[in-house]
Amino acid sequence: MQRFFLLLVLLLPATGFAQLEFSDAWIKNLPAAVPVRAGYLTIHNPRSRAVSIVALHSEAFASVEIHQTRMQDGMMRMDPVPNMTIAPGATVHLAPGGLHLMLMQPAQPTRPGEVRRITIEFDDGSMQTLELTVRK
Ligand SMILES: [Cu+2]
Repeated sequence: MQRFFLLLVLLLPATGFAQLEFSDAWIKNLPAAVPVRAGYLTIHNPRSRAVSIVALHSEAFASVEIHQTRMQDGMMRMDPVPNMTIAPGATVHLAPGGLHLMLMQPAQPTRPGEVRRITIEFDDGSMQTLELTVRK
């Protein structure tokens, strides 16, 4: 049993333990001429301490940011969220009209059914890969 556990530890990626649980991760498809995409997902923090997202990287996009949509004077505006903290046990929804991933300048046109990968960097220096599926 102890040996099995040791093997598991050795097999874990060098970047550290996966910290957050991602579900329902998707990208809204848009025509190739549109230079941005929005990504949505549900994030759950099962750990006993808060986790902050400090950076997002992807080979599939020139840059990735977390944005918050808000209405101001009847206009839709988006504010960057440079550090998003997820409290212990909390669940955060990135959904149309609210928080979202802003995916800038896709390296390839997107098509429904395709997958794009994003690397998420946390305040403790660890990283986690997120996979999003392109939907209509
Ligand atoms: Cu945005």
